[in-house]
Amino acid sequence: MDFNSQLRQKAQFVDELLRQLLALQQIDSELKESLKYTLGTPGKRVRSALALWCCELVSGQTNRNVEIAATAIEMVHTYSLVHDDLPAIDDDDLRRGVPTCHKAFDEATAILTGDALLTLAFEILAKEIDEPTIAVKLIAQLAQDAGPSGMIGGQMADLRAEKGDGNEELLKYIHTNKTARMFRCAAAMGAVCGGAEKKLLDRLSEYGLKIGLAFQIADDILDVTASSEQLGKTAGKDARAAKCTYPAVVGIEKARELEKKLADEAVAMLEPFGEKANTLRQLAMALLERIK
Ligand code: GRG
Repeated sequence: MDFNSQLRQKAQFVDELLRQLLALQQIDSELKESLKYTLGTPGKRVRSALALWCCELVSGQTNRNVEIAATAIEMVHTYSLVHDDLPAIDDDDLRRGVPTCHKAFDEATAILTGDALLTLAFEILAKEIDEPTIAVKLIAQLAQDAGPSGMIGGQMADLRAEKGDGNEELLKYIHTNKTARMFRCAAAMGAVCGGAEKKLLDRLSEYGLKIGLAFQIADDILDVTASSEQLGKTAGKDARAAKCTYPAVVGIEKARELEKKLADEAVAMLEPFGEKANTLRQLAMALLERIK
């Protein structure tokens, strides 16, 4: 199967897991509607696919624990998008080709939807992972990468940087924390669920961090080069908001070079896995060619 079909297959699998998990929740019906809406919109599911692939790589198969981990990551990622789109942050009307949560519902519902997604992710990890030591590792990993010393910290620096002059060091800090940490998290959670020994876990974590940074550079480039229709979200916003991005600070050509260098470095991390890691190699290279 070619790489795009493999990713599509994993995305469909994750869509179904999310649907099933949500159906089991006994919660307020309006909240359930908004959760269904935000989780059901067509995301690429790259982070959850990464978790599933890393588990397969180290143990030869997926298992129930990594299915839960993959859905938890997708929930935290989706919460970050819902809150990022709010008027107080990025103020966006379009996400995944449809109206953002606060446009489809209202602002208060969107805030609570994000809160619900974030807490539900930790609830399912605490309740559904069969082995307590694995559950604690996954919870700690997700909290650390999504929390104040990870994604939230990166987002805070990103907001501040809009008003100041960007430089490469600041840019790397923002993009690593805002975006790449969630990729590292996905890879690490998948490896933990597959029972990876420390050396291989570290390799996959580093791989995740590098493709995550490449993914954000690609995102910055697409914001300049692609249309809103193509992206399913408003294009050209970074420049209008004078954001600290790679094209703005180093220019598009250097941004593309950096992206390629990171993808190559990510692939080098996979050396101990041999041919079994070919899907992850293809993922690193596919990020360079992505069009949305
Ligand atoms: C918690 C408010 C808050 C923010 C955290 C992650 C983040 C910071 C904000 C979301 C907006 C954004 C541009 C993040 C950078 C990461 C990124 C490129 C997200 C989009 O990821 P995709 O392309 O989205 O995987 P889909 O829709 O495919 O899931």
